[in-house]
Amino acid sequence: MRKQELERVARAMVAEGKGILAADESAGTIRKRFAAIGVESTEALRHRYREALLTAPGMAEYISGVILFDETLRQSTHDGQPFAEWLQSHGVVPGIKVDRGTTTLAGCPGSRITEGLDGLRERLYEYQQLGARFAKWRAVIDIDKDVPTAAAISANAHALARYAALCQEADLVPIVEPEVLMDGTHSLQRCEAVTDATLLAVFAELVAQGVALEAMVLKPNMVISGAEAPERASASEVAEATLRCMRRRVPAAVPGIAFLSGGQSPLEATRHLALLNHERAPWRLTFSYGRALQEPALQAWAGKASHHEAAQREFLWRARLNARATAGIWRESDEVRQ
Ligand code: 5MM
Repeated sequence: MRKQELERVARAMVAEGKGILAADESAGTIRKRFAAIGVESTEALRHRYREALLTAPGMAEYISGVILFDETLRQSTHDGQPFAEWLQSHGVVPGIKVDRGTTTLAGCPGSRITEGLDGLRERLYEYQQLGARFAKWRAVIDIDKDVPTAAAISANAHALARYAALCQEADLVPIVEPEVLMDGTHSLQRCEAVTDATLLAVFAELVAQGVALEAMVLKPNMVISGAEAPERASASEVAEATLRCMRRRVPAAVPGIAFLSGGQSPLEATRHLALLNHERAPWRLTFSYGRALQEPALQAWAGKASHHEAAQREFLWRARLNARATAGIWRESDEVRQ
């Protein structure tokens, strides 16, 4: 695939008024999500739930791409069409999570490093053949006393860039996801300082390793107070600090920034995205939410085949609200159901 085609896919992933669904929960994470609604995580139930999301009627109006887990990329709709093919035929770009989770980082107590670089070139080639057009790798940056160290940031940035370079070599657009976690009591200012240092290191590595910035999508956290902070910053402070941080550290060559929700409630994540889109920015600002898009759908589904349409309705409702937020036309009153 030529670089131009990669750039076209990257732009399609951040198309105006649309965002990305993160449905790439690994085995452990989906088990946790299902346990929260009292459902056992079996392959049949995971397939049924994910099929409800991916085939929700009209979802392509709001969703530009879907990040799948390995298992889902190998599955098909109930009438036998591979999910990747089904998505493509509906104008939605299929993507794949390719990292293999995190482990403790030697020499940096309290910090983690993402694994999965060994053998990645071969896996990416296979994912391309299976129909994926983009990939995703999540680096996790914890905040605590004396954490993260410069070494932890540097190791994660280096791995992200190695992954991104391999993706472009394999004709896949990399979603580069450095997530500064919301867990903890830290202030918005501390989150901003860590996010700033992380993005600075990530873009230095991406450039050093020859990654084409025009053919990638950034998936960062918003700059936000820790979930257990005694005083949490307001929505307008979150939007202001997030934009300031992105403007300082994200080159304008990047076509779009698709934020993760990171534990924000569905409403908070939509409200913040809407405020971010009140100002002009050099890149498209959109969403790549997992929990904030799926929580209401999961609750409505509750593992019951008879709740299939209810789950789809809930998913489409949140997708539409986030699509309005990314287009800058969401209003608080949109949240009220008629
Ligand atoms: C941070 O998690 C990503 C975005 O989801 P949220 O909007 O809920 O924060 C998400 O894509 C995540 O990377 C996947 O769910 C995979 O997570 P695990 O922990 O299974 O690797």
